[in-house]
Amino acid sequence: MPKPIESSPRLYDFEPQQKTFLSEVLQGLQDARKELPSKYFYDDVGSQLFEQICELDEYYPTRTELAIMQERVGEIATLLGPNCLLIEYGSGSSTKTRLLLDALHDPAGYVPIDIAKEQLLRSVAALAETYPGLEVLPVCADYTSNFELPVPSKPVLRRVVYFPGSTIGNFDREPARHFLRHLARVCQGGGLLIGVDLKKDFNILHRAYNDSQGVTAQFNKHLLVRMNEELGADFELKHFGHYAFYNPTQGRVEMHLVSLRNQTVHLGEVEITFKLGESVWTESSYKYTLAEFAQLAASAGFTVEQVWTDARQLFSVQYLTVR
Ligand code: AVI
Repeated sequence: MPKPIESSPRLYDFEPQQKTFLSEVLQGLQDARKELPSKYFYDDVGSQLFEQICELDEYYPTRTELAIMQERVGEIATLLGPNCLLIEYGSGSSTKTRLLLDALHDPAGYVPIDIAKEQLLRSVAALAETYPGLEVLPVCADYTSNFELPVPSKPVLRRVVYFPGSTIGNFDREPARHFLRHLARVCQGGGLLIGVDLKKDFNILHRAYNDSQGVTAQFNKHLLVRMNEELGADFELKHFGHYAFYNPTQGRVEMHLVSLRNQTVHLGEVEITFKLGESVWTESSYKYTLAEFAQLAASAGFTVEQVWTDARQLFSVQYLTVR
């Protein structure tokens, strides 16, 4: 386990290496079906773009989840009980977490985990001001990798993993099961509070991923910007188009970058050719029915204790416990 960096608050830094970024994108772009891992959206700028998406009128998940949390946070805090250690995967700006922290009964600590270090440090510094008595143990890591969790100084009655935003939707089915199984081990004896986006009218989904201001398109193309800036690639942004659609057979929104002409791009020594109309798959966002998610959760060892939804059944917040 790395030593915390001397800053206030302490940071447990498992920062992903540039080498990993290069090798993963090279592998993805040389596949017969080109793809890029969506986790690479979230550097500092990408995380800020995502925050902008969350504020768009068309992007219903964030405000719907927030409204559910606002309405139910008392109930949720009672379920989680006193002295719980709250561990948040992909904490971002920790906005929804503040609601929880305000309501929790004497939490043992808060462990925010995020891949974007600058944003993590900013949000943790702000949290430290609002909650001076709370032990915050930030971890900078790719949360799909293996890393040790820090242990707070206060006794912990139960560990509760918080995984909001329907980020579970960004995992394909088998990796989702695998990751949930991992979370079940992390919160053994405790629970998982998770945001899960629900199946709905395709048009609502289409608008959410094709916003009128083009922020989602910019977010999508940010992967190209990162490869240019960090890996010395020469992608021309104007020659790639944002393309997102709901695939009803697979129950997911797919996001792609489509090559707008035949072109060759250089990434280090490697030449990558794109045909006109060829796509790079950048993200999937699976949507579930409550029954489908309950089945997935059960196959990972969880029992669904409680489900809260909004009146239109757009989104759900669920509390799962480990059997
Ligand atoms: C983070 N994740 C749940 C978002 C989603 O809706 O799948 C990422 C996103 N991609 C485009 N817009 C938002």
